Amino acid sequence: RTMEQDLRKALPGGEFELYYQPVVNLASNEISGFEALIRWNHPKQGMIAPASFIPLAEEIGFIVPVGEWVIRQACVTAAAWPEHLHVAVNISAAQFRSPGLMQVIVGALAASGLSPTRLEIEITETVLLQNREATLSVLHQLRALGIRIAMDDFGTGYSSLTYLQCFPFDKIKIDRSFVKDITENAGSLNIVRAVAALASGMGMTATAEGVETSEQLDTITSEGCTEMQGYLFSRPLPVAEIERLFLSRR
Ligand code: G
Ligand code: G
Ligand code: MN
Ligand code: NA
Repeated sequence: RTMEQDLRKALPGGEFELYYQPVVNLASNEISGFEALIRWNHPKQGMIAPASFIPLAEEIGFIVPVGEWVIRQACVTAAAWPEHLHVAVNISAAQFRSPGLMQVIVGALAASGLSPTRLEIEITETVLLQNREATLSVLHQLRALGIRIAMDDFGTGYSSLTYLQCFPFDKIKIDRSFVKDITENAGSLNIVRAVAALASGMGMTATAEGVETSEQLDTITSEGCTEMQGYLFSRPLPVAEIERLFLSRR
């Protein structure tokens, strides 16, 4: 059978699972929240990473119900966490343009009781390429509810500085490709430095993604990033592991 047929059965079959990766505030050294990352437990092929099925899900329009499930699930899970912790959800371009998005988000917040101020939406530059007016309208509606908006994978797509001025972001997530060789490559170092300064100057926070070594951590800290995410602190983990390792009360 085809991957498409399998994918259509995955949602009713309960085969999707959200993993969560901690986001750490560099000033306080405390976890500020978690990014939700989808996984597909395929009955025959085992765990499938999102890069292998999200593009297909987008193509066949299946990303809308899957994304709806992600938003609902992330809100319910985070509502049980201490109140200072946020949850970040990735929204792909096709999902962002679907007409029901606002209703899905508002409904998920209401059903879970999660405060909108604890929800963060991550979008990539691809979302901003089309339909500027409609995109801006949705972003403003989200922000009016108190939801935060993060620009994900910054620097990899069709980055334009104009986007940072035109769209109301709260956070820039610096793509891990820049963090990867920050200690060896002056170009990457300069980009991280410039993006952190730009974020700060525009009243946004800057998260360095993909931090794997303590040298990278030292560098992104001294260059003015506000948060970090990466294997150095923790890989994305199933919710039970997250709660056991990071949220258990003593
Ligand atoms: O670990 P990682 O393999 O989890 O994620 C790979 C890519 O898949 C990332 O670009 C991430 O943004 C995307 N991704 C992960 N979870 C989701 C999701 O729930 N929805 C969407 N649209 N993309 C996701
Ligand atoms: O949404 P986004 O494209 O930012 O997805 C984050 C991706 O980065 C996920 O695939 C996640 O598993 C991955 N990731 C998170 N931390 C690290 C890291 O330290 N190193 C590497 N190589 N990948 C990471
Ligand atoms: Mn992301
Ligand atoms: Na990213």
